[in-house]
Amino acid sequence: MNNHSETESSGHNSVQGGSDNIPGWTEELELAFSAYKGPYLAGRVSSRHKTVCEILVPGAVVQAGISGALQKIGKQPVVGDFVVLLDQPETGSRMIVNILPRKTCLSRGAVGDGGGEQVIAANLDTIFIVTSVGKDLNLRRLERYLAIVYSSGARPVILLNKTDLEGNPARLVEKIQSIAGNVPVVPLSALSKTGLEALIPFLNPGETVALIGSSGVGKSTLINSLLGETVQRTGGIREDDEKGRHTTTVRQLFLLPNGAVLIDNPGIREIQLGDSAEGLEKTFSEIVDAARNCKFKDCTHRDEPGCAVLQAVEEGLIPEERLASYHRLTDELAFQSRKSEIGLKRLEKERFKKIAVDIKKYKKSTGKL
Ligand SMILES: Nc1nc2c(ncn2[C@@H]2O[C@H](COP(=O)(O)OP(=O)(O)OP(=O)(O)O)[C@@H](O)[C@H]2O)c(=O)[nH]1
Ligand SMILES: [Mg+2]
Ligand SMILES: [Zn+2]
Repeated sequence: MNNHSETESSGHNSVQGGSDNIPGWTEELELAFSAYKGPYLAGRVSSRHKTVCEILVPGAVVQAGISGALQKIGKQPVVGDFVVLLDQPETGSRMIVNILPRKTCLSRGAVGDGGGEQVIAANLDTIFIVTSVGKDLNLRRLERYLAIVYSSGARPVILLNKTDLEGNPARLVEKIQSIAGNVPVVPLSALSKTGLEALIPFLNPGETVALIGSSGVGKSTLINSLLGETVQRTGGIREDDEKGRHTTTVRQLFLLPNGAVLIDNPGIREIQLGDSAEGLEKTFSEIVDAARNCKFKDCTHRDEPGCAVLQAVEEGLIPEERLASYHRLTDELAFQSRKSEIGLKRLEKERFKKIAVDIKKYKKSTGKL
């Protein structure tokens, strides 16, 4: 079922039933929302545009703006957020006045200066990391995705799509599994609808699943196949490099008939680690395990004597590329946190400069200078 076919933005008598009709609603949310007395309504953001959000409220989809106060304190509602709406039937407007506590939160290091984080989506139970047979398949990129997903708090599942184009998908699954630890790796074909039944355990009523991955791997095709109707446009693939054409441009939430929620995302061009230190540890758990036996507590596993990780590599227990990837990603993380620290310091400096100027002005005005 596509909620957007029922978009309804003016009628105020359309809201039916309690908040527990909102997909993914929980008792914790009920408790948080109970603090709001008066003309308030709870809802869930199903898509976000520049200034307006589409919101699932019980029995309808409505549009709402974002309150100035919320914007002022830098709180941005994202797809998947549970929000509090101020309902004003007299003016016919609805406004998001608060965001209820997020259970999980997928973010990436922002592109550009400052190293700030950008929240992509909220309240996800599971994230399908979608890749496809052919040129998109890249173990190093999958490791990066895993780190980000782990640090979001959601459960990662890797989907290997387009198996109809591959003679020996089992070989590829094995390859992916070698870097995925306990994370399930599911081979399927979204287009020919094979292997989809393996996803059922992750699509439970009230649970939210987001699909991420490069452009063209088949995220929207899979959404269409799971919903059994064409709700999303899908795009072709460039022949030379097999890259997609960024067909999906808006992040959007869809409802499965059983009450599970799916979120389709635009293809990710480049994903930065953000604040994923914990995610890295989980992604490279075999390295973290081995490191317990390193001679030095602060061993960097590069050239120290008594390094248990290097020894495990030497013995063939840990692949060399795995350690190299771990080094690359931890270096990147260190670089990013330094960068954001520098950004913070600069902010602090500017703040103090301003305070100093203000004091000077004050002293001048009171004649103490
Ligand atoms: N052979 C084959 N082609 C597929 C499969 N799934 C998707 N495709 C094709 O791959 C192309 C891209 O599919 P999309 O679903 O648009 O990919 P996407 O991941 O949503 O891409 P963006 O929206 O750009 O991020 C389309 O031509 C699909 O028909 C599959 O299982 N097998
Ligand atoms: Mg798409
Ligand atoms: Zn070591």
